[in-house]
Amino acid sequence: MAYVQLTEELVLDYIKNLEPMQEKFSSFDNISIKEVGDGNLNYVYIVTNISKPEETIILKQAVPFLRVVGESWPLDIERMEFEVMALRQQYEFCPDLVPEIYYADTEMSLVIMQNLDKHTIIRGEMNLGKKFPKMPDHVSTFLAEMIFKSSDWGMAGKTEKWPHHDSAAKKEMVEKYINKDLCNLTENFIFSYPLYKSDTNSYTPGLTEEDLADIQEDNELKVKAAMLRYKFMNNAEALLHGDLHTGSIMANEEETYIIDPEFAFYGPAGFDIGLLTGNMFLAYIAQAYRQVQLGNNPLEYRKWVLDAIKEIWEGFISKYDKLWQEKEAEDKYPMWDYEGGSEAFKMLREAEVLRIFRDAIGFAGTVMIRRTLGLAKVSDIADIEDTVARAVLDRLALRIGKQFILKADTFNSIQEVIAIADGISPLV
Ligand code: ADP
Ligand code: SR1
Ligand code: MG
Repeated sequence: MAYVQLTEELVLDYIKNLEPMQEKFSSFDNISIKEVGDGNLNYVYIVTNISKPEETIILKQAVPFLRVVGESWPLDIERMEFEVMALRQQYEFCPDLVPEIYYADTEMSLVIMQNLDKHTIIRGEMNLGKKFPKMPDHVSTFLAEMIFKSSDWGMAGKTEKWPHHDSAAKKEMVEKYINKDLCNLTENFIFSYPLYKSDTNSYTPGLTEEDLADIQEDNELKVKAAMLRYKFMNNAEALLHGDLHTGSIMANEEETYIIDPEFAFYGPAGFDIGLLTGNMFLAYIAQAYRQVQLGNNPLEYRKWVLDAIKEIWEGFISKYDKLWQEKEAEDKYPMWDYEGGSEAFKMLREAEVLRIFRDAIGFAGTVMIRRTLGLAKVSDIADIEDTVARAVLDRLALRIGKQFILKADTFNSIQEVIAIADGISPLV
């Protein structure tokens, strides 16, 4: 069916003619349809049989423009193909951590998937001080599985022609995931506009010209940020989610799902974990104010956020390392087949994880600056009504983000990164 932009009124006619929906719904006589998209790009409809609420699906459709700006900003609707491709790949590697796809329509640029109606987007809940005890473990599994298994380390295989190391399959993946339009969004909205006086920027009135100049006119920072952008553009290391933040995670006490991978592409292995880490630090900063408003001592919840950041990192490092050792045990690559070879293999793994970690902290810094000065805010700080308090928190986010970028290449542990945040926005 040629592309038509659906509305709440049109969704029912569309789905009731689809064969796979005959299995999901026993009847179409009493259906409710509600558009719930709170993202920046697409329309998301919840479709439920009111008579049997367990019969429910999510329909997500791309529109040919950037929703947060409006029709004046065109955007390829082909982005839905990337979301569908990535969801399928993620489902293969981590079936318990992503929603199941029921149907996809390329021409209509839509996907129909599992409704995660027992889970909520964690950002809003974290704003209210809710903890997600299993989220760090689940998210670190997702990151390690996706990043290792899609990388050259994880994908290099044995073929007749190249019996020890054939990397063709990974190169084919890189080709499949050339996601030009959405990479352009990231390159501009994360890595560029916030770093100069772009018309697209918007920020809390209480931020001063000095605050802006401290970011936009600091030579060392500008050079490092430009180099991070270049890494993003050129280092096709692993299949990334591409937009991993606390608004792309739906969870409850027991389960965690990662949604919305339309920005998927092959990029630097530290990018996803960096985006998430930066967003978690924004929550840490915001909670100094939010917890007081909620009548709590901020220390406990802020400590949980820092512990979660640490647990995600430590989980990622140990799971990534384990996957690599398992692959090596299977492949028995002759490269390490000498006395002392296993020590060299260990040194390689440690060097590689350190490289990913340092890149990630640089990316975390860029995203903190982006969410403070650029378009497409996140609610943690931006939804605080008191503009004086907001400007104070924004300034802390800028200062911490800046230090992350400047010092990224010197960090050896997540504890050192946390110490920077604690030095600027003390854990009290
Ligand atoms: P966008 O691509 O525009 O950012 P998202 O994929 O983030 O859109 O979806 C927007 C909102 O729709 C989410 O914040 C969430 O509330 C809801 N949503 C998306 N996918 C699901 C799902 N599988 N189950 C339940 N709710 C969902
Ligand atoms: C204006 S760019 C829109 C943003 O929304 C998405 O969720 C990504 O974060 C993107 O950068
Ligand atoms: Mg999205």
